Amino acid sequence: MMRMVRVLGLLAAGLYTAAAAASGAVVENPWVREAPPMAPALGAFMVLHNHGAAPLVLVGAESAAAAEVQLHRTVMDGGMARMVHQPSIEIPAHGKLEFKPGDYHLMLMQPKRALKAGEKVDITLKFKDGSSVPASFEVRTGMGMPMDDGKMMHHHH
Ligand SMILES: [Cu+2]
Repeated sequence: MMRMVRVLGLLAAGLYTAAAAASGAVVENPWVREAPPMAPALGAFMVLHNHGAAPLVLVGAESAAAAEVQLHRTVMDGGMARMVHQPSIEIPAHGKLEFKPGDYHLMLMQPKRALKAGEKVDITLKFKDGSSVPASFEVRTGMGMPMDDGKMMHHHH
């Protein structure tokens, strides 16, 4: 009888953790930049909101469309843009972080097929607490985008 109670308690705790984190993470405007068919990697972007009362820590991502999904940040290094792998990216409580060209982004490594503008790519975000959140990313050319996306292109002059 005691054992039964303990197992139920663990189950309840696990469910609570997953539900709490999933309700805190909200993905806005997810998109992947279209690249030539042989491109070794594709950038993926979004605004990640944390509606939770605790920091949200992104530790990785997965997609069936790529061999691996890495967390990157582009930094300026002596006038050259360089991508730096990030082991984790934290979004503060009740905060948000914009993943955009020239800054934080997801990188789809070794895409398994060419992705054309208009297609959708499913990427699952993985968080430090063990929860995960799936999102559908739209493939876009990154050119001729609406005004609110236009500012993202400044990094590529
Ligand atoms: Cu990158």
